[in-house]
Amino acid sequence: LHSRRSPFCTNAVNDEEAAAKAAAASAESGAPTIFDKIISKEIPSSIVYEDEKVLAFRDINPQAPVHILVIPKLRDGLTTLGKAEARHAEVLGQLLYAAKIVAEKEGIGDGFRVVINNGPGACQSVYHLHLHVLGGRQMKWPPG
Ligand code: TR5
Repeated sequence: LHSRRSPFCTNAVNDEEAAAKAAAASAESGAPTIFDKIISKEIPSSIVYEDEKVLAFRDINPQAPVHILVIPKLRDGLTTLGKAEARHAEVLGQLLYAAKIVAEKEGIGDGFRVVINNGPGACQSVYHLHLHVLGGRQMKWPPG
């Protein structure tokens, strides 16, 4: 792996093809991700909301004044939204509801964006489903 950055995915540290392959491999293998260590609190994070099923913490590389990740504590096969099955419907709803609670808590209830990057083609870099909650500035459209 060399260090040329993907022209599209500024979150990818390797070249596009390598990043996509590594991402796909980890998604297929169900390998643990950095988020497991955040959930177990082995790695510290800035937690803004937590309940039995959901954890929300500040993104380490914020793309807006408020940038929070909302994740299920139990990944249960949800490496990507694309892996969702009917049995995941409840936790998917809980994640979206937690995103709203987080936005209100952060004072951005009037203007925030919720993003899910699905797969290498959408620059997903961590294969544990997560919602990005972004706000605190004027969000532009289209997002790119
Ligand atoms: O690219 P996708 O949509 O998969 O989003 C993954 C997000 O995880 C990115 O916005 C990263 O900035 C974020 N990220 C990555 C790490 C990390 C983090 N947020 C908080 N804390 C983190 N730690 C401790 N380590 C990371 N590798």
